[in-house]
Amino acid sequence: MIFDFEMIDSFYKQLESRILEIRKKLNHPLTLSEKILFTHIYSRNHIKSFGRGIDYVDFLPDRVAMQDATAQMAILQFMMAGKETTAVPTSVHCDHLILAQSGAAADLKTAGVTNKEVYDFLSSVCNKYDIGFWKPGAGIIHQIVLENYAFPGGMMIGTDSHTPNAGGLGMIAIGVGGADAVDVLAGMGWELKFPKIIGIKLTGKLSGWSSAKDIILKISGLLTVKGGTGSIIEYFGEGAESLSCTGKATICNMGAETGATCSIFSFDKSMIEYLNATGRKDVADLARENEAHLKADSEVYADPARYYDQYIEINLSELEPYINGPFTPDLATPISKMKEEAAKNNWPIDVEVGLIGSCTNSSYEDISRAASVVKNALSQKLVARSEFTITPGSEQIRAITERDGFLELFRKIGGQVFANACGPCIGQWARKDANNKKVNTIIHSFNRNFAKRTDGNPNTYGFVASPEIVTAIVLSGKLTFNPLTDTLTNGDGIEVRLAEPEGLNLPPDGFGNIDSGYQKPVHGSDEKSIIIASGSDRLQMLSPFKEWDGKDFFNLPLLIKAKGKCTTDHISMAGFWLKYRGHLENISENYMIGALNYFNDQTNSILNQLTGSYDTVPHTARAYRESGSGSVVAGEENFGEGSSREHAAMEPRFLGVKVVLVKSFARIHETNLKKQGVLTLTFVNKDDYNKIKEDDKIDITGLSKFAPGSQITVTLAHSDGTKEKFLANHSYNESQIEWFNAGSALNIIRKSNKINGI
Ligand code: MIC
Ligand code: SF4
Repeated sequence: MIFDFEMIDSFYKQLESRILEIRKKLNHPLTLSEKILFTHIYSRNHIKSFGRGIDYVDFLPDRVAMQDATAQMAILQFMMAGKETTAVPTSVHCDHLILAQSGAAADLKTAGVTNKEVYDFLSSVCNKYDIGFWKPGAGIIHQIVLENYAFPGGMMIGTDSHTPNAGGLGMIAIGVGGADAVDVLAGMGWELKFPKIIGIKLTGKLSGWSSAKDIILKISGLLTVKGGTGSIIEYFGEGAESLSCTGKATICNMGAETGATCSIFSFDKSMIEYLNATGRKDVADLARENEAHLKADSEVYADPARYYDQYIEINLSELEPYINGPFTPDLATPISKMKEEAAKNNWPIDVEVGLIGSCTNSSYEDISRAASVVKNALSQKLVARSEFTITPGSEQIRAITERDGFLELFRKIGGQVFANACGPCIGQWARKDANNKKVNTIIHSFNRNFAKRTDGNPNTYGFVASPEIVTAIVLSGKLTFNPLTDTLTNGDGIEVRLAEPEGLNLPPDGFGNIDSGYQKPVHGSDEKSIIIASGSDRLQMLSPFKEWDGKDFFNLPLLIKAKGKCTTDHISMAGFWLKYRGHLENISENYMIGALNYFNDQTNSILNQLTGSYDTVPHTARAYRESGSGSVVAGEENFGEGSSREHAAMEPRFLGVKVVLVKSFARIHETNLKKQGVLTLTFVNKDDYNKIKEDDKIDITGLSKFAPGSQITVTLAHSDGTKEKFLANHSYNESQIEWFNAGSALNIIRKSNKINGI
């Protein structure tokens, strides 16, 4: 079955005429990103040349995907919008809440019990609003989207930052917060600052130990975690064409780690092969007929530096494997330099666990290549020297890699196969001895390696590499092992070298017929069938946030001045806390508990100005809220990098934080805060961050003249009686100012529904 084929068919039927219309209006050669963005503009009569990185534009994506940890809050908000059904095809995926502990079957069973209430809720809302529901065990959102929903030239949003995975099938797929999803679900335009476009030409061809993962590991190092912010990364060149579709998806998926809005590859043979293999020949045929519109114009490829805002070339023939980390995905070390870097930085080199799989690296190609390394190792009497775990991305992948003998090979060296879910990647890992804070090293093929992410231990050094490199390192037990040059001692005491990995892009025997775990919505369900138990600690109906009272903010105590990296994992931790993703009050108890307090270098210990003593961040925030003042949060660069979780924005709003003032924001987090009615400001002069003292009271003035491009005045009243004043910028446009005025973006939808009598 092809999902939503009518929608896809009608998209391709209109594509040519839309492209002609765009050409007429813009009159210049087009990049692929522009073709897709302009064909998805909400009001077609608004097509004009937009300032990249400047103009806000409303889009109409073709579909929405949500995963269980973000869908709960998104749907709770959508329920307040008063709509009957979703405006575009939508799917929900149960993947984040399954704890990896004893292996797939047992873990899935446990999840069915511990998360029953949430799964029942999601399943019932999916029925009510006509949303496709993917049961626990079906697989990870991005893998399911690639296998079933993505199509070249389409546009989608997803409530998960790795939604760009679908760029591997030529789709503009963007990660957003739940409130953004609500706009699209409710049939409104979805707003995005028209992105800049980074062109990356891939030349040459991968060989040996190098893989698609190494391309994005290298690019993460080049661009850093901020370098892609506000940009789409568009790949092309013969090197791009030589990659499998799933390899392309890996690159687009992990592209989120550069802060990029999304990444995309132009349509080619690998996409036809993948669509055919996954039962979507009709989509492949339609895309083929429209091939010219699913690539940039030839003028762009002939002179890329002229048409892209930034242009990079990478020769795949020269690319060596990379290992990125620890603690950040952009610290990229070529494998040949690892011995030197590890020694220089004192990284612990004994690897305790190697983990492969996840949404970004569990394709047939990935698993078959990693399995070939194991097969070769076994034939040379080698054994694993680290623990080894595998999380398949979907039931489809699990079933065929089991059928084709790969999972059995992993088991032979002690590998443990977890459920088709996020598992350790998001801290859903009951790791043995994780609580003893022992310094240790792990290596995985996931996307992120922020402190505490996989196992909650701040002393776990997490490194990221391709599945085949992770597997080689598991066989050696050392971070510094380089399979290209080093040997291993086998069971007979002989020095042997691992053969280069070999794999297949797609299963030669096809994907077969399996129970994918999809649940078709049953129409006609009504409000009563939506199940939220009273007194539940997992789910809680939302109450609207209050509108702004029109006054400047005076005398707000500083809540916390966060020091250094402050990702969404620091702001609203996952792992244990995932269970409260549908309960705003409960999850607010984790607000900023991972952030480092600038004044004492501790986490979750800040000065409570009301009592003069040190307290936790959530307690102190609540005390300020209850005292009627609210509070201010300050931070440094790329604040809120990482996840799309809007809990990181709803929690401060719920706890009375009025203003977040930082050196710079990550895109999704800034939008999430704006949507929830928290004022987002950036220092005009970044050194003003240093002026903020622990016991400051802060005035935020100039809000009566709050307009696009205006500046806001920040006045710090220090406890010694002195004051310091400086200016802050904001990036609000007119409609976003309305969100702030109304108390949240959702309040506007709610109001307009009442006006229309819906
Ligand atoms: C992640 O990889 O950080 C997550 C967990 O998938 C998040 C979503 C979430 O926090 O629920 C993301 O990437 O958006
Ligand atoms: Fe799940 Fe990890 Fe992928 Fe996020 S990055 S969707 S947690 S597998």
